[in-house]
Amino acid sequence: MTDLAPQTRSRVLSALRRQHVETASWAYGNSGTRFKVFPQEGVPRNPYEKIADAATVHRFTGVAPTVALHIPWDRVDDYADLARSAADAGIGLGAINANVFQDNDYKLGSVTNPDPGVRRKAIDHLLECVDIMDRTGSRDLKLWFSDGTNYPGQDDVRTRQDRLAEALRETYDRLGENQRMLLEYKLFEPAFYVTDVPDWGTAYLHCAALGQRARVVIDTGHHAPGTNIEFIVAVLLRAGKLGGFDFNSRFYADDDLMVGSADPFQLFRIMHEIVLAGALGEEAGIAFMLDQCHNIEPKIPAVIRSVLNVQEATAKALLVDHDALRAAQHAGDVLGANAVLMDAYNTDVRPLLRELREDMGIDPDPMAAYARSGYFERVRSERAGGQAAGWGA
Ligand code: LRH
Ligand code: MN
Repeated sequence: MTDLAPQTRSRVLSALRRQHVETASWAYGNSGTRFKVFPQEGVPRNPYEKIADAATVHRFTGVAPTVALHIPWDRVDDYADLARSAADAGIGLGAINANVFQDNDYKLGSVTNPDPGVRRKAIDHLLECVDIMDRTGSRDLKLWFSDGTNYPGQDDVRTRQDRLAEALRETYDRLGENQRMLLEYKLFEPAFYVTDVPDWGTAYLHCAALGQRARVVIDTGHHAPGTNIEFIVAVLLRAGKLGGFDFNSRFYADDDLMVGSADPFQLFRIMHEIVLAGALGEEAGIAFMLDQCHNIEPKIPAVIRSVLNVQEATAKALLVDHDALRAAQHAGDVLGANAVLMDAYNTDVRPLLRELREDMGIDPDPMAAYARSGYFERVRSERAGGQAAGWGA
């Protein structure tokens, strides 16, 4: 991209070099829908092999240095040893995801369940996840609750909110000073009438009540169709309550498809709000995580493609001429302002990203480099026996 001003080029390249996308351990395992899980060859059989795959994504992209874990899917005897194996592979362990959505006891809810014994069990799992963070060195405890009801009258909305607040308070107070709680919301599913944390407003209310180290996670697949997600990004950034993203994309509901595959323009608009607010760097504390399921496509290439999609959207957002944009906005120049954004969006940033990768000493075409690497063929034969990892649902 020869027409970029030298200082723009170095500003954009240095920001992209420091980009940090966190991949998801469960994306490397078998996954599917309620209709079918199509098993794939070479799928990891344990958290150590998931970490090896995550390290491979980082090796070929250079910007995916951590992997999020999900408990109990990634339960091991020695989490410090797991962290060491990750470090040996060149990556770190990221957010710890609790799971209070798969136990028979949680049919009527976990932390919001009418039965105090079930609530205690759920809270104990959240506290166990903080113990695990102490050993993995993870900063973030990520909480998503499938809790909700299916029929009007099934349970009392405000009482369930009280139970939720009580559980979050006990867990928040257990956090260490460098640890955070990230609360994820979701409009519906598996509950189909009330979901106890259905939207950013409810998540925000709970996080605001808890304290500084409680922030909201935006899963891009968890909104009603037509929701302007970048508006939520801007408002939570303004309030200092955006903790991170579960990136994926969807055509209909929580489809968990590759981020940027269904709506690359939406991903660009989201990253534009991030860049505009100066929130791309580590110091802003926004966790850019992937939360996807690769039901029919090969998993590691799908994760690599997803990281590249985030890079491309970020590069385009970094090319927005903020001064020209602000001038047009202040002048009420509607089309002019829109054109500034569309110019950046319509810029082919792939040559710049190839240049970035060469500068970083990695192959400019990660997808092709991975395909040539023979990594898949090697793990396919190594992982022939044993039980492939999955959601265990
Ligand atoms: C719920 C969710 C949540 C996870 C799970 C894997 O839909 O987005 O983030 O824990 O997917
Ligand atoms: Mn999610």
